[in-house]
Amino acid sequence: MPKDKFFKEIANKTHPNETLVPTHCSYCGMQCGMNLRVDTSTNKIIGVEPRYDWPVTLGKMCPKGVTAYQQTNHNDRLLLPLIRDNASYKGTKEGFREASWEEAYSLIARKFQELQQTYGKDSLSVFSGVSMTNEKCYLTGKFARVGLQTRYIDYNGRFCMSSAAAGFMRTFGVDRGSTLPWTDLHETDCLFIAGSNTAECHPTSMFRVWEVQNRGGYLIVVDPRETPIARRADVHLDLRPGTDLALANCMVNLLIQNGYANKAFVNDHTNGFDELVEVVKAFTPEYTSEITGVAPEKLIRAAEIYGKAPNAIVMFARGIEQQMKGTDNVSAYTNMALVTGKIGRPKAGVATFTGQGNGQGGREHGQKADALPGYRKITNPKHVEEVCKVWGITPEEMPQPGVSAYEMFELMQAKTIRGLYLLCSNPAVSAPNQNYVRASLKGLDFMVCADLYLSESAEFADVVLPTTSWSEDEGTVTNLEGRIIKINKAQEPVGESKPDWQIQVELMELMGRGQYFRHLKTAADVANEFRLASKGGYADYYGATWDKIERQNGVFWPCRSEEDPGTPHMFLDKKFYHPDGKALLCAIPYRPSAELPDEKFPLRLTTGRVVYHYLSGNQTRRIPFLHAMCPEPFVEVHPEAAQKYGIAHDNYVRLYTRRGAAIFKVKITEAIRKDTVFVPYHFGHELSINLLTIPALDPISKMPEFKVSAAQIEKLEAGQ
Ligand SMILES: Nc1nc2c(c(=O)[nH]1)N[C@H]1C(S)=C(S)[C@@H](COP(=O)(O)OP(=O)(O)OC[C@H]3O[C@@H](n4cnc5c(=O)[nH]c(N)nc54)[C@H](O)[C@@H]3O)O[C@H]1N2
Ligand SMILES: Nc1nc2c(c(=O)[nH]1)N[C@H]1C(S)=C(S)[C@@H](COP(=O)(O)OP(=O)(O)OC[C@H]3O[C@@H](n4cnc5c(=O)[nH]c(N)nc54)[C@H](O)[C@@H]3O)O[C@H]1N2
Ligand code: SF4
Ligand SMILES: [Mo]
Repeated sequence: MPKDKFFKEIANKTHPNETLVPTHCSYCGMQCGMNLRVDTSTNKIIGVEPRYDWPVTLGKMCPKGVTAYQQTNHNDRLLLPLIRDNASYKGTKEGFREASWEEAYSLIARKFQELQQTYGKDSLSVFSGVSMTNEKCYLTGKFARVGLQTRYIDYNGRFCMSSAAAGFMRTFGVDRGSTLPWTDLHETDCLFIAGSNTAECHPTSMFRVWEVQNRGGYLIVVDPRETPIARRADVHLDLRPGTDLALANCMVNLLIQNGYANKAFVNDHTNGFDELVEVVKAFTPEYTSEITGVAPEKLIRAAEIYGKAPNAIVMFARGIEQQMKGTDNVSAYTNMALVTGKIGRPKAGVATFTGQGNGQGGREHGQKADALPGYRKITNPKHVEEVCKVWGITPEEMPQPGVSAYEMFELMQAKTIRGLYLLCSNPAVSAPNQNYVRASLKGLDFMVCADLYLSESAEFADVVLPTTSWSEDEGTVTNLEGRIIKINKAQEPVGESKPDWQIQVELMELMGRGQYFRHLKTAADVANEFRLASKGGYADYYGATWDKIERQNGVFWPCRSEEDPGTPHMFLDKKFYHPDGKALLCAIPYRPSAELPDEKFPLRLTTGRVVYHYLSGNQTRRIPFLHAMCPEPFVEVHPEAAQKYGIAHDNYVRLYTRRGAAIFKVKITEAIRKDTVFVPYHFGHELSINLLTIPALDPISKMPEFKVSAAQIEKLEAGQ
């Protein structure tokens, strides 16, 4: 039977006593298509099947996706609100008692109101996340600004997509993570991928990557580690962490020097070429090799491959973005596509691997300290007026811009922020410089945490609210292509858990702001208000009705009207979003990372992920298979470095930086540079690598430098 027909036949075939609910994975930005299997006698989720008919992932899923359904009815789910009366237990799991929603709501309302009466409206803050639907992300912004009337809201995307967003904004005047649909990837001639562990972090992209090579195309990978994708690359540029700016400038210099610049495109559609030429000309292969540690021949070969390819796609992820110059790295790599004109047509362009499930949509609709729905600016009076009309408030009532995620922890220590409503994030694992962040949370007068489970961050809360998982509510998310897709409800919420939007609506009733929220009775009500609020912004979702999303297998934004089918390819008309329609070539001199290796701290520490865990690990550490595959963190060390320290595979060592220390198991591997060590960050308490990371922030995006700090290893003696 032909493969296509076979897949069509097995897709959507139900077993007796089962229904299939088509939806998408709860985790990463790939948003693989899946059917949740629901037992019709109990109405409970019992399993999962891939969706062969989902065009982006064609029936593929990774180990996290195939076990994601085990979250819904997991024993650890919170079923009732928890209240802790004795604050001395803060920072531990102890002291909580179960309570009714009524008691929890009235306590929160009373405490929040007391804080605001004593210290002003801005004494409250909201810290959010983007494992939530667009509707929930939108309402969380409104909850903060109209409901709590505070300026302080920011979210975990600050640690994730903020540099890509700021870089694209500066270069293109618009921030959609990919200029083209993923269904183009395998048809290009060259993939240039920097700082992405694609095979572990976006595994279901890989069949398209391999297809490029199978068709005779090329793969270039820039990473200090020989990751699974780097191993099969035609060229692996194994640079020192933190030196991408030099490498990207060298690529652009070589492209220009060797005649690969597209002069007509540069003239007609970009600004800044002359300044760029001036800055990059210093970046010869030899000079760049000194900075990056990459052999000059490899740099020359990579530029030649990219330059010759008829179509090419420049791609990157957190490896280049989570640096205190992440925004500059994004613009510098994007220069490659603009200088050669390999953008604004099918099979050629630029894409970042968006991290979280709704990492794209969640950054566009008002959870950012300075953004309003539709990616409007809170500092732009016209934008404020447009949103105020939908919200029913006056522009004078709109709070000022707030501060970025890490800066909120600083304001907690300064006692400017006294109360926190935390939802959908676990910063007591995932924020940098944990000793400081945990002290900030502990010092709060009052903290609420909404989560599925008792997370490490919930241990600092006075009240914990049980929320629904992705499978117990409906709405839309926007995947890494910029495609708006539908998440469907497969079972009723467990226990008394409630969707985040409903909690916010109900709480506002008690806080005297019900008039702005009480008309929102279903997720669909929130969706309709949200589409209206985005209308006219450049991330315009107005035309993306649930109906159209189902009919078309998703809708790419911008989608401005009911008739508009959406925008799979950006810039086909060669119009960028700056006022003159031109993209900006950014001339950026090289500068070093915040902390360089020295005698006391001779190693470069970089951090990231493994395929089996997701982010802070609060969800995946509870899944038996994933836990079995990766029960604890480890530090990757090159054999030569290990020899120097006298350490062996599976030894435990103390790894430390200027900010903190932790003990990790050693994994000896040749797949890392001799001067670099790597630790995954999915573990909490004393196993969190973020006890060691540096909170140096990118001046534009405010992204912390998770990817580079200076570290040292101490061998532990037996018994230690
Ligand atoms: N399995 C799994 N998949 C995930 C996630 C997860 O937690 N687990 N999280 C999702 C999310 S939210 C995100 S943001 C993405 C992240 O996806 P990725 O960005 O691909 O993942 P990371 O492991 O953070 O880092 C990627 C690579 O950057 C390299 N790197 C480190 N320093 C540098 C540097 O200075 N320059 C360059 N060029 N490379 C460097 C690391 O060696 C690593 O291989 O993954 C998503 N998918
Ligand atoms: N050292 C180091 N640190 C990093 C990174 C790194 O590469 N290195 N990467 C950074 C990146 S890219 C990211 S994205 C961040 C992510 O860091 P976090 O924001 O901490 O990510 P999660 O673990 O997804 O936290 C989400 C929490 O919300 C809960 N949750 C899930 N769905 C819902 C929902 O619908 N509603 C509510 N209320 N709760 C829900 C989950 O149980 C979980 O506790 O970590 C950053 N930290
Ligand atoms: S690749 Fe991402 S979206 Fe797909 S199954 Fe794995 S975690 Fe889920
Ligand atoms: Mo992320």
